[in-house]
Amino acid sequence: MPDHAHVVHAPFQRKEDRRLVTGQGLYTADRRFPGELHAVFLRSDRAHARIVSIDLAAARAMPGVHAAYSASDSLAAGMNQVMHMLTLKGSDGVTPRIPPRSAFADGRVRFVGEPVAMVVADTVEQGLDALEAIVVEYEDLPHVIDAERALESGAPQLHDCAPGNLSWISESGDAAAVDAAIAGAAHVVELRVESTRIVPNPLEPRSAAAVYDAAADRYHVYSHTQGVNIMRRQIAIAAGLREDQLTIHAQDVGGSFGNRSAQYPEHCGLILAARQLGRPVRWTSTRSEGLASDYHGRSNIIRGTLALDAQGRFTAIRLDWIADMGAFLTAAATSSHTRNPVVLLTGVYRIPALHGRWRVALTNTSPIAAYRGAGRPDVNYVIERLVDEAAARLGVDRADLRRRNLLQLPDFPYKTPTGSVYEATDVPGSLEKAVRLADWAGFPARRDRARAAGLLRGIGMATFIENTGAGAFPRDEVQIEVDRDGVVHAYSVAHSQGQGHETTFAQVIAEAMELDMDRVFVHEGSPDRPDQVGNHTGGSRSLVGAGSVCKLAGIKLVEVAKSAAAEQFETEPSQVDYAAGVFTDRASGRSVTLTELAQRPAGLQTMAEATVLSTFPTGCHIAEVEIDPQTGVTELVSYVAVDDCGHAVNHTIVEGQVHGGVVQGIGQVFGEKAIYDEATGQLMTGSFMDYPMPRAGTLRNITVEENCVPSAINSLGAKGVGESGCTGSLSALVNAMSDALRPLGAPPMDMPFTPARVWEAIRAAGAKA
Ligand code: MCN
Repeated sequence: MPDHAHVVHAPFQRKEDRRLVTGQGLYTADRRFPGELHAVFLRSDRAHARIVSIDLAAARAMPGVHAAYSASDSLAAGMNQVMHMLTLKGSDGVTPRIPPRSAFADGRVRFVGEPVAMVVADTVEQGLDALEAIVVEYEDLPHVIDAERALESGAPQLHDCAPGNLSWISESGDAAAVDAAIAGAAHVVELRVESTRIVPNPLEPRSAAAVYDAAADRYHVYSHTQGVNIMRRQIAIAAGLREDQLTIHAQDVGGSFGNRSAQYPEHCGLILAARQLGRPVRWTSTRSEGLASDYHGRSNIIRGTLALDAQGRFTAIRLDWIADMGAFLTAAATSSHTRNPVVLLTGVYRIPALHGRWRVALTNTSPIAAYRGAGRPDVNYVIERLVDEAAARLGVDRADLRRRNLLQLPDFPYKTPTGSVYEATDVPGSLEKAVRLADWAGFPARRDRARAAGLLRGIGMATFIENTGAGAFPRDEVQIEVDRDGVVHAYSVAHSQGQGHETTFAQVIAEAMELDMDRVFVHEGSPDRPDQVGNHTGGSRSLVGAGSVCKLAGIKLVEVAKSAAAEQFETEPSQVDYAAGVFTDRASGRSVTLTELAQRPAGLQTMAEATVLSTFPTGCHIAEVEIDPQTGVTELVSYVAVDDCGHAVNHTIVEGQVHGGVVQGIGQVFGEKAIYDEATGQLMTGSFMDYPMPRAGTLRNITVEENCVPSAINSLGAKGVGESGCTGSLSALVNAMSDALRPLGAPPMDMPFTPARVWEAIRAAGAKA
């Protein structure tokens, strides 16, 4: 078991907050470049059409316009492919069918919001005027926005390379064993659930700039990112460049939720213009532009079957999963929406037989990228809904049914039937803690009181397990040095978008080096360290990966300094003691400080690295809701989250992470949904007037507690926590809503639980009764 006894628990203020809340942050759109020009994009106003012609001549002649581009320009520049990370072979050896993509729609538009052309002008306003002068002749084609329909025969076809709109298909598990278990089961429950299509909507709108250095034939791309390495690789592939021609600059990132790890066609457009015009070119999205063209998240339709024996033990699970990827594939979504659910197919339960089929569909909608949880909340959603349906069918308490089936601490490490190995965790312990904190036993009395007041009250539970990201690069490196003032600087590739790495990573290093935290600074994605190897922030892996390497780097730096001190004392490093920045020669009692050693001509620096694989955070979340049947309005009365994130480096930040994730779950469950009109393919939720983000008033107390079993796979004993709030909350909240509505005899209802939909469901149930 790693030694993590020394890591600090104090509730620090975050180091970065002073800068961020006093307007000192440097976001992409804050940058200014001498001689800069502004790009604006003409986007498709229809779901599916052939482009008969594009005439840019009038736009090019408008005042202030320097250039206008369309697909013929981007294709001529060699921009015609996208990076894709799924390399696995699917069923019958099928490899993913990856539609080609250029910066601008090539011959056909395939979703509302797709970039068709770009104008570059002195001002944004001149650019917008010129967009109006572009003449595009379209020939409309039939469209399909629903992933189930897209896979049916006769559906409109999006890409020649993907017949039947099927991009990939795979199967896992043992279909025959599942069939046999279902045939012999005492109870079988089935559900069709939909993890709805949502728009991530970070506070900072999408923004980018490109600067071309003709003398060096190099490009500087300024863009928010979750990690410069993965962004550089994606842009290089899409823009037809070598990676070493690109430097990615990013400092502060105003939220991402998975969305800013992906490369976008707009990056390529800006690169093209910067090269041809020899001037910096920049662009910032409007919110409505973002709603239509930022990559969306989730959009999974899942049919699930759970079989139980007469004692209520789970005997088999079967999932039939359709992952809607929109009109094009992004680099990571296919793998995260298919591979994560395979890893987590049994949830936290002992289920001997399982089978899943995954079909990846293409539709006339905005592409899907990883969104906080990326497949994990979705697989948990179907499993936990099935468990609650089973409990209702059997007439047993939902906590009891889980107790009968949960993996117990001695079962770990546990090898799942699909071959994943879960590390030790104590979900039964988390369940008991959550049940206590939420006063599960006292719920019937609260429900009865609510009923007497004419309200519908429900409580819902979810237990869950997640896998943190293994990483796209082979290892995480942290470079570390002491400057001449004795301040420690550490450099990593992982890139915070709000997760507080500047605080927690500094905390880890300060603890390892026995220094005050004010003496440690963490720098992420430094543009002058292009060769540093490391993974981006994603899959809740940053603390487990880069963060645990920070600890190794701190320890190693002390060793390097100890050797330097020993040289000065003319002794062996083993004869030198270290405490709180001071090295002492045991024999002579002489001492030298870290700051003094840093004055040496050679300075003090080193680098640590490690290959860190997945950890398996778990948890149990309980939500309680109250519905006013007269209006359909739901109040979230309480929310309890008990998480095993291994050793928690900073409980305040862990709490913040869980809060944020739960609020995203609240958003998805109670309102957020990107809706395309079936008849026209138009995006109906094109502004915040139609797309309801969760607001402060929605929230009550969220209680966050830990039930930690340290991870054995990294030096901190930490497991990830960045996505747990999302993963637990979808199921806990919907199970609470189902519990409130079940007594009415209403059929199972799916997200979103907007007042209008809830009101209608209550009316329909009443009419039926
Ligand atoms: N932490 C800790 N102790 C632990 C685990 C984590 O103190 N046992 C701290 C970490 O040091 C870090 C934070 O909690 O400061 C989150 O750590 P981790 O779980 O490693 O997750 P990442 O840093 O890799 O963040 C990624 C995760 C993902 S995948 C999405 S999406 C997401 C999220 O985190 N997007 C976010 N949280 C977000 N928070 C904000 N504010 N904005 C986003 O866009």
